Amino acid sequence: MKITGVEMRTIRMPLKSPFETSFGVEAERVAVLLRVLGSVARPDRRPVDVQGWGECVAMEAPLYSSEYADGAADVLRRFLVPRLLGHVKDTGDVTAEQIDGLLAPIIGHRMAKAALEMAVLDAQLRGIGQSFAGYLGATRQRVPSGVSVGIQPSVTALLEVVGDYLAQGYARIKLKIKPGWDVTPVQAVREHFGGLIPLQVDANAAYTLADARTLARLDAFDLLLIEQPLAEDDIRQHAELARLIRTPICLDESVVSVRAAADVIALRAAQVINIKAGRVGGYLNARRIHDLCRANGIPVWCGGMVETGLGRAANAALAALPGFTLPGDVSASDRFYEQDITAPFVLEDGEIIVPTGPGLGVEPIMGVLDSFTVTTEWLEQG
Ligand code: OSB
Ligand code: MG
Repeated sequence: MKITGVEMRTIRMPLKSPFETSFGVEAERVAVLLRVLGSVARPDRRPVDVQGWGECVAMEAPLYSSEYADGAADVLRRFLVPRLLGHVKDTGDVTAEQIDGLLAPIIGHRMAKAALEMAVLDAQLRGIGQSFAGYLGATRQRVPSGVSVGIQPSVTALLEVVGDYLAQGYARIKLKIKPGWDVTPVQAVREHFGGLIPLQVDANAAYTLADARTLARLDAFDLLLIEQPLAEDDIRQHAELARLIRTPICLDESVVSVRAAADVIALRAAQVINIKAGRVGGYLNARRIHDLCRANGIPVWCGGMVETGLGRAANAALAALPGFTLPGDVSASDRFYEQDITAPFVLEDGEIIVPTGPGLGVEPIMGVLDSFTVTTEWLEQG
């Protein structure tokens, strides 16, 4: 496609209730959104105007990973978008498939890169009338929906929240844990709701190998997996931990690239991998990791980053690929938001319907998007 310019917004969306993890509490989702404007040549070579949307999953503060919203906006404004526009100026156009290579000289900043690739891919697919799901190779029309349950003020409060999600039909419960909030809440949920509910936990890197005995106590509760118990760069230590506990280990934060995924598999540091497009630099790398895991018999599931309807649409498409054999964190919009910026995703029998329209298959309701927008800037070839 040809690109005329990129609109970059920062939005702030209130969460229905504060979301607490081992790394902090969020009451609002701050995110950077991109709108790429340009044109795509149709088969008859006539150009049609297109736009595409990208969502950057970096959070307000660098607590989940090193990226954060204002940092992502800065690197997009000063380095990533200018590189993209420079390429378009030099060669006449760009494809989504070229972006990873084009941006490779800029080190890191994968969430920012992923947002730009997502926006170009959306525009490109809208131009040819193909859906994200069709493009990525989805094999299902609906995906089972899991829910991530934040750390609660008390076990009583936790049981109420989990009971409510189960009543809504969620297909799997994930409890956020941290030292001091682990064995007791997990035991309480198992005792209250029984051994049959699909249950897993996510530590967001809050433990060290010295906590192996505590983590081994979770073996009693028949969990599907424990997600990212140790630090992002503790890949080898996760392999050690895997020998000390029976619960399967799933890695999230550690899997920052296709190469990291290959290391995790070779070192047997995880039996399961959580795939998040933002964390690995885009939906194309996400698909590559899916393919690698599938070839190696490693089950994967689609993680979430409290996305708006835009990122949620892309995640639903990704989660519909055949290797995604565990329910993902692709919940209904109303899990986090009273009002989403797109038509809301809803649960139907514990599943989310994968959009089928061109590109993401959803678009922002502009009045709603504008109401959450705190800054807007226009980036074009200088
Ligand atoms: O570790 O999976 C995580 C949210 C923000 C940052 C990291 C994580 C999460 C979640 C929520 O668990 C997943 C969702 O969007 O539903
Ligand atoms: Mg996680």
